[in-house]
Amino acid sequence: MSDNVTLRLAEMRELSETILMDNGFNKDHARSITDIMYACQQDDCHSHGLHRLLMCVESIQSGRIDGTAVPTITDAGPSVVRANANKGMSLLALQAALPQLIEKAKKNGIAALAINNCYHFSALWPEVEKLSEAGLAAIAMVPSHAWVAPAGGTRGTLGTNPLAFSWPRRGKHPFTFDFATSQFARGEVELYRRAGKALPEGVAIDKDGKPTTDAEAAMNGAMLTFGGYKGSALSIMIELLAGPLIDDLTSKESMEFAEGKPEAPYHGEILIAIDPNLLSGGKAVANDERAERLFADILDQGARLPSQRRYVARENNMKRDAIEIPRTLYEELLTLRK
Ligand code: NDP
Ligand code: PYC
Repeated sequence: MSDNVTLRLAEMRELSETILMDNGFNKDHARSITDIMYACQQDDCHSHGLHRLLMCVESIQSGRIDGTAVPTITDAGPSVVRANANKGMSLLALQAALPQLIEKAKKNGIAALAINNCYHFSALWPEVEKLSEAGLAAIAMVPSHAWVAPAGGTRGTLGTNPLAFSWPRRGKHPFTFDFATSQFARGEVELYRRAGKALPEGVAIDKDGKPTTDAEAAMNGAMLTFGGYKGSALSIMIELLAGPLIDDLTSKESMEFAEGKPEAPYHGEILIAIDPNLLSGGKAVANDERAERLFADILDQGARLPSQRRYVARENNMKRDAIEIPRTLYEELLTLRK
């Protein structure tokens, strides 16, 4: 028997929506959560694909997340939209606020969206990619839980704090990157733990502050930032911009809020959308060509662009109308259906 199970794309969607609704999310939340996992699975981004259904179900079972929360969207200034997720998952709030963010960025050149009071589990690239599909450059940031030690430190203070960026390209998929500011995303460490695989050196320390390659010990100790003090500084910036700046929790505060319950982190998110035409004084077309020359110079050297792997995976998975997930995960997911 194969170690993997193959699912048709529609089957994957149905499995995810059924599990979410069986466990207390309403249809709107189940759809918006599934959209993002579907996108991740389709692009072979496994750490934030169907695997994350486990975290969503654990979160709602802990009894504090509202699976029926209706987000409140506020026009908070010429260039500011605020979305209160009202203790629901972030994704429905994002979906509801996105049209206003796009409109404000196109009108004023730049606009920001603050999402507050949300549980958050997802990859950020689908969010910035959507803004670039609307012709905007975009940045998104979130804290998580205090699993990551600052450079030179010995215990978790920072989150895995992803940073996502996207740039619109005419007639092409956007240029996008999205990565944790820790060496590994927590989801990736979890996949190593589940597979019983050793982590590479330099990813984590154990609870006594000693280097470890044991994924379980890493989860009980602390993860390390990428690029030493540089990743650490970026991570602190994300704590500030997606925390105090928008009146929401830092990763440490989010972890305290969880009181040890196995929930998705609870905090805020910031998205910044920029209109290339207004910012360049109406010269977006000429400047697009310059951006394309930059990409071409990178590709000419045999290097690849971030997001290139994803777009190839997307095309392949869409063509064969199927994705694969580990059999162990599939069997675990089936137990979540009621
Ligand atoms: P990776 O280390 O896998 O890096 C991802 C980014 O780097 C992608 O844009 C990827 O492009 C690009 N990339 C990878 N290899 C290369 C290469 N050789 N050349 C050029 N570009 C490359 O990501 P992480 O494991 O750090 O993060 C995974 C996901 O976890 C992210 O989507 C992030 O949002 C999510 N996350 C979410 C958190 C949350 O709190 N919600 C917390 C932390 C992480 P490509 O995709 O094409 O390979
Ligand atoms: O992979 O670090 C992570 C993560 C945290 C919250 C959601 N994903």
